[in-house]
Amino acid sequence: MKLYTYFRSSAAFRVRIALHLKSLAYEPAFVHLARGEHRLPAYGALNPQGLLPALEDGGRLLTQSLAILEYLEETHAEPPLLPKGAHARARVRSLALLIACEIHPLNNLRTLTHLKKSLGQSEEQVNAWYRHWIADGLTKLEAELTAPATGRYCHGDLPGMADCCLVPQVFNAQRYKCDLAPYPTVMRVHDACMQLEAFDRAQPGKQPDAQ
Ligand SMILES: N[C@@H](CCC(=O)N[C@@H](CS)C(=O)NCC(=O)O)C(=O)O
Repeated sequence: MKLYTYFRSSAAFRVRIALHLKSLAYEPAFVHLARGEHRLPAYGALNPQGLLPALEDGGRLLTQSLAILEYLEETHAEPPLLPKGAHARARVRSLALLIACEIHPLNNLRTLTHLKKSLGQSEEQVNAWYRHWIADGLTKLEAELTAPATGRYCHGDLPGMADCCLVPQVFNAQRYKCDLAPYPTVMRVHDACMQLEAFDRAQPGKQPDAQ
């Protein structure tokens, strides 16, 4: 498998975690987001969505991190990223989507660039925007994780799809110096995940393209 990745891409970070959890080897292909390499024609020809990550397997390209996680789950069942039971699986997918759809798109590179360059917002205003959506999303995630009480991870005592999303989102929040004190359960789950090798190996600072 070949993973198109960038060390700071939190969506790529989700997939790196899942690959490590399932002990799947991959070859990284680095696409430098900050230099705009994802907008170059060569990458656009490969992935018309022009986003990271993308995963090549068996000569086919997969895009969208959650679709990739579902693919890995279907093709390599063990260890599972989803629990048993339709209700529990829906809950884990809901937690993952809360992060991937309700927080991340509001704070990704092209959103922030548009605020800054097209709408003339200052660095300070953009940072306030970023922190606003982190606070909004993490407040909801904290509530979800406490009622009913979660286990060691987002759902029970095995790390799964929601944890693959939670940890990169917390990394982003820390990078933007968001106050994380109001989210003790989110942070407890994050800390539990980071004790696992799969999460530790996948973190931005440990990637070969880290700067
Ligand atoms: N929903 C997509 C989001 C992908 C995405 O926005 N990736 C970011 C990096 S984390 C990206 O490529 N951003 C480029 C840009 O915003 O210009 C997924 O889960 O894969």
